[in-house]
Amino acid sequence: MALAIHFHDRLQQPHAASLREETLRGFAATPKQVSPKFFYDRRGSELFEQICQQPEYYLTRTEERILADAAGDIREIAGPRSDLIELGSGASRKVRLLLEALHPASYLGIDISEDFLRSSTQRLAADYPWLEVHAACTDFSHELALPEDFASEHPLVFFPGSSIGNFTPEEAAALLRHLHDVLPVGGGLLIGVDLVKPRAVLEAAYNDRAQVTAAFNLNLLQRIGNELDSDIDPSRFAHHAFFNEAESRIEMHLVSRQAQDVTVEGRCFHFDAGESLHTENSYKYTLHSFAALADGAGFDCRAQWTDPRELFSVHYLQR
Ligand code: AVI
Repeated sequence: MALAIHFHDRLQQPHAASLREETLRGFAATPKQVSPKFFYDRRGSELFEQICQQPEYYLTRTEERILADAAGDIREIAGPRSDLIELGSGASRKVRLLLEALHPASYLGIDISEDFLRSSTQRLAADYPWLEVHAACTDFSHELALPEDFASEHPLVFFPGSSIGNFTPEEAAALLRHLHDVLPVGGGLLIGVDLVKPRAVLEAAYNDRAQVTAAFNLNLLQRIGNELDSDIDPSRFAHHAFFNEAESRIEMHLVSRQAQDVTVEGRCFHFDAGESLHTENSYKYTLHSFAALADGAGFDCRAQWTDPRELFSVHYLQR
C-alpha cells in the first residue's frame, strides 16, 4: 500500500549546481574550505547515523535521554501543538518521543538529503497512521519557506542534534532570528545544543576508535569525485579533528598527505603536503551563552533541560 506522504518537490535545491559552485569557490579560498552541508549524500547520511551510535559520540544518546526524561515537562510548557516541524530530520528517531508526547495532527520533516528524507518519512507514516506526514527537501540554512498547503497556527519547530553548532555564532544568530520571524506569535522552537566540556571528551567524540567520523569526513571528497568532474583521490587525505578552545568549537579538516594537484571541473588546485581543507566547525555553548544568543534573536527562553553531567542541553524557546 502506498503511504500518504506529501512530498514538496518544489522546495528542492539544485544540489549538484551548488556543490559545483561551492567546491570551486572553497578550493580557491585561503585556507581551503567546503561547507559541511555537503556531507549528507546518501552514504554521508548513513555514516552520520553510524556516528550517532559510536560510544564516544555522546551527543545523540544524551539528547535522547534528556528528551525522554523531559517529555512530560515539554508537553506542559509547549502545550497542545497541531503541527510539528523538524529541521535536519535525518533518520527522524528522536522526534518519535515528541510525536508520542504531543500527538500533533501533522509532521513536516525538512532535510537536505532527499533519499534519506523519503525513507525516514515513509517509516514515520507507517508507524503513526494517525499522523499527516509532509516532507520537504531543502537547505533551510538559506531560507525556511514552509509549503503553502502546510498552514500552521501553533507549530512547534524541533531542531535537534546541535546542528545549530555547525553554523558560526553570527550565522546561528541570523538563523534563530529568521526562525523567530517565520514563526507565528506563540510558536515554539525546541532546540538541542551541545555544551562546552573537557577537551578529551570533545576530541574523542570526533575521533572515534572505529574511524566512522574519519570515513564521514573523507566521504565528502568521494562525493565530489562522484558528482563532479574531478580526479580527487580521498586516500591522499587524512581526517583531522580537534577542539579550538579560543573559538569554542571542534574543527574538522582533511589534510593532504602529500603535495598534489587536484582537478575539479577543468580547474586545477594545488595542495601542499600537510595543507588542510576545512570541512566543519561544531560550536559548543554554555547554558548561559546559548540563552543569550536566543534572547538576542528575540525569543523568550522558557525552559532548559540538561543531563546530570551537563554534556548536552535542550532549550524551549517561544516567539
Ligand atoms: C550534525 N552535526 C551536529 C554533527 C556535529 O557533531 O557537529 C556532525 C558531525 N560531524 C562529525 N561528527 C558529527
